[in-house]
Amino acid sequence: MKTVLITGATSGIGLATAKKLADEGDYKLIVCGRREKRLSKLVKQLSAKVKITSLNFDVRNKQAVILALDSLDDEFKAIDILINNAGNAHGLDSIQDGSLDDWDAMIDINVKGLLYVSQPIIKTMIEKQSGHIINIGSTAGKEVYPKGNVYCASKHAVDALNKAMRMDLNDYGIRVGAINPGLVETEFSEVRFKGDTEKASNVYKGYQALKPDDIADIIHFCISRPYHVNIADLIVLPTAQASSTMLKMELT
Ligand code: NDP
Ligand code: 8X3
Repeated sequence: MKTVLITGATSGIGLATAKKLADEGDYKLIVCGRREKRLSKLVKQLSAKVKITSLNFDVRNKQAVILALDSLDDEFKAIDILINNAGNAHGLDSIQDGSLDDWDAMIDINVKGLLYVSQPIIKTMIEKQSGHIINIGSTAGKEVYPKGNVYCASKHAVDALNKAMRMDLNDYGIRVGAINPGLVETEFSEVRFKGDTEKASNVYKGYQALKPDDIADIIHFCISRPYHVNIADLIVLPTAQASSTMLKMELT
């Protein structure tokens, strides 16, 4: 039975992935996030199906990341699969108008946070000479769109780190791959627009966006391939979306 650590498991893609893997039943789960109540609820909800524990930390806080990982019970310590999912966009502004706090948040969470979580886990994977890392990138990591500036830069960094990890860990039998979704209906836009739910819901109106379950299914597919198969880099779009800026709206 493999042990999977999922960052950002309190909502959206991470939450759907925790539920999917619990339904599959072949995994022990470590679910992570800042919202403690949601984590407790999730552990309660899934514990009838799987061995599950939670870690409550902010990926920006190096010390908290290390303390949280160190606190894991022996039965959860040997992490086989890391799903680097925690992240968000903060704001949608031209470069001249962007908030420095938003820029810090995106770089600190999406890039530095991913690194802080990955390194200690990679060290244990190297000891075991096995492991699998799934980095959740984005189409924003493959192309830039107007006002996407720093979010796109942070996801381009994830794209670079995905390739870099694969190279550096090649000698140790560790698989590394990225899944890069287009528009997925989650709390993502609520966070981007700072709680403006109307603005957020408009992002997903007039076409069929991806659902978190769609990505969770693909994550499960990637991690359940035979050992010699590594899905290295995947772009997943809603059928209505051709690129970050091309979306076919349905006539109403
Ligand atoms: P959600 O906002 O629904 O989920 C984001 C998750 O990240 C939450 O569980 C949140 O948990 C966690 N998180 C955010 N900041 C921190 C932090 N500082 N420390 C720890 N955890 C944090 O969005 P999605 O599910 O859509 O996003 C998941 C990933 O998918 C992100 O990396 C995002 O960039 C990527 N993505 C999303 C797309 C979309 O259209 N939705 C498309 C392409 C990629 P908590 O707040 O409890 O800490
Ligand atoms: C999320 C997709 O297009 O809002 O990464 O950047 S997008």
